[in-house]
Amino acid sequence: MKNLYSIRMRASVREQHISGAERIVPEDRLGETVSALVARASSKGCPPDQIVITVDSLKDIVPQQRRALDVVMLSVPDVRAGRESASRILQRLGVSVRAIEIAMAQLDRGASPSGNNMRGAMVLDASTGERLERDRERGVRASRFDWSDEGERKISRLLADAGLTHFRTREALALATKVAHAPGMVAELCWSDDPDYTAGYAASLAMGYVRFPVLKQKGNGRGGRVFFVDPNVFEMEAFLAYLQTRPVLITEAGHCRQVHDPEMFCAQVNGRRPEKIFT
Ligand code: WAQ
Ligand code: MG
Repeated sequence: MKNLYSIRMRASVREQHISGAERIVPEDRLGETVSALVARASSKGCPPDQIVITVDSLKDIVPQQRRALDVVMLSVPDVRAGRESASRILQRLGVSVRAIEIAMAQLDRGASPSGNNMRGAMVLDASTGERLERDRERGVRASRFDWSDEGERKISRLLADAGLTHFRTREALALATKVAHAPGMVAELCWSDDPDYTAGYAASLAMGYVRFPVLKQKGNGRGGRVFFVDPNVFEMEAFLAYLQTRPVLITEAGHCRQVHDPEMFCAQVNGRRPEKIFT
């Protein structure tokens, strides 16, 4: 295997996070990948004040290989229906109504103490909704994950067949796959902070990547991620060590299906006992 590098990009305007990305590439693709990330950071409408690119050799750490979560596309007509379905799914996974309400309210208001979007994710106790991350401005960032070339080819074809061609979907699916395997993880909830991008998802090992075309109104620039964790087994050090340092390559696509009736999907979910439920 060639020498592999982790590349992280984050860009800001007036200390506000505007763009970020994670890649794992061999040495001979460092240059082109860094250029592509700079181009991406600069394409956000306003020129960034700062672009930080960090390149770390993975040395002899062999990436874990994972198959992507299955993708379930739920048709929902509006934000309200989307959030209701997302909430039902999270509840089935063992997240309390209180934790879900706190999470959604925080994402709506801007989850950092200053009321802005965070650079990383909130970490919430899935039972009480208590926020566990130490730095609420930054949150917790998952790093060191990417598609393998073969994995990327497969998932791009599969998602394109389903009408999903935006790079965001592919990137979010890779992130959600790594995150779903974190020790103590129950489920993730996400919607974009991009004002024009209304889609979001609820992801978990037990149910896959459940995608909603609308989880917020168009024009709303607030968004982010919430990692709900099981308080009975959660341990911050192990969680961070996995998310920040364990390299993961997604080498296989999962299944991808469209579900037109969210009620039916929720009913099926109700009939299936998730493996990781806790009390
Ligand atoms: N680790 C943890 N949190 C992150 C990370 C990361 N590596 N990257 C971004 N976030 C958080 C951060 O708070 C961002 O403000 C927020 O997530 C949103 O990031 O079509 O576009 O890059 O199926 O805007 C989801 C739907 C899109 C995709 C998500 O995220 C689809 C999206 P964005
Ligand atoms: Mg964004």
